[in-house]
Amino acid sequence: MKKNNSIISIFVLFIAFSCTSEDKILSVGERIEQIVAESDNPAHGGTPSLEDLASAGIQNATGNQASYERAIALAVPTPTTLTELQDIVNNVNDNESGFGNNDILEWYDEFDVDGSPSKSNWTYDIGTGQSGWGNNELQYYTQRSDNVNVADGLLTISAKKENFEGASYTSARLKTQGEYSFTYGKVEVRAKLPASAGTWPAIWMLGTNFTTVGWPACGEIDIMEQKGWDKNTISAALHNLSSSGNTENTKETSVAGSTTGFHIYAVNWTAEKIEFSVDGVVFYTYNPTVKTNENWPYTAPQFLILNLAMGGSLGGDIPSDFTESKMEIDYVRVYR
Ligand SMILES: [Ca+2]
Repeated sequence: MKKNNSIISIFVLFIAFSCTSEDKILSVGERIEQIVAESDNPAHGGTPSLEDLASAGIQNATGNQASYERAIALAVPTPTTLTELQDIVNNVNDNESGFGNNDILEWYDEFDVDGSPSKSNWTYDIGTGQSGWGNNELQYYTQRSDNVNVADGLLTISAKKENFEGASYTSARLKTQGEYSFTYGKVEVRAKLPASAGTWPAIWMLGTNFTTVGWPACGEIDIMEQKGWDKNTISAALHNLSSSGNTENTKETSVAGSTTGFHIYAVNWTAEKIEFSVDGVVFYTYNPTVKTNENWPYTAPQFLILNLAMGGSLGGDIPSDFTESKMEIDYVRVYR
C-alpha cells in the first residue's frame, strides 16, 4: 500500500509538472500503457493498484489486487486499450464470484528450471509434524535435493529409507502457502505416482484461514490421494465441519498405469460445485444442495500442497525391502 501511494504521488507530481510545463495530461491509453509496463513483474509487488485501474477509467475493480496484476501480466496480447483492460477486470470479477469459466491460465509451474523448485512459488513443511502430520505418517520431511528436485522438466519428490533426525524415512511436502492462493478455479496436475507399496502421494488444498480457524473448519480439498496398498486406484475427498477424517465425502476411481505413466489429476471449483477428474473424465462431484458454513467453507482462498508420505493411515504397511520411491510432476496449472 505504501508503494502504491508513492506511485500515485509520483504520478500526481508528474501531472502537476506536466500541466505547468507543457499543459499535457496522460490520455487513458497512455495511462494504460504505463500500468501495463509497471505490471511486468507482478509476482514481486508490482502494480497496478486498484487506484491505478480506477484512475485509468476502469469500472468495478472490486476484486483481489493480486489477481488483477496476474491477469494483466499474463494477458495475451498485452492489453493496450481501456476495453481490453476492462474485459480482464470483468473476467477476474467473474472468477472471484465463482461464476467464471475457469479457462484462463492464471498461475502455473512447468518445472522447467533445474534445481530447487521456484522459491516464489513453493515453501515447505519440515519435520515429522504432530503425530505424523495427524496420520501417524513415518517420514521426516526435508527440503534437501535428495528429497525434492527439479530436472528435465519434472518435479520429483523422493521418499527414501534412511535414518534422519530420529525418523526411518525422508520425503518432502511442498506448498504454495504464503506465495499463492485462490478462491474458485481449475487445478490441473500432470503426475506419475510412486510405485512402491507403503507410499501415500497426495495433491491437495487447504484454506488459508487454517492458521486461525483450524482444521477442518478451514476446508480441505483432496484432488488426488493414493493408498499404499492399491496402486491402480486414486481417490478425491472433502474435509470440512460436516464430515472430516474418515469423511463421507469421498470417491475412488481406477487409474490403470498410475505408477508407470503420467495422468492429469484435476479439480474444477466453482461457487456451485467441486468436480474431480482424471484425464478429463469427471468421477466425483461435490455439490451440497443447501450450502452451509459446515459443509461449504469453500468460499475463501485455498493454497496447494504436494507431498509423498510413508506409511500412516493411507500408506499402510511398508515392505521391509523398501529403499526409495518417487512421485514425478510435469506441471501444476491453475485456471480461473
Ligand atoms: Ca514440465
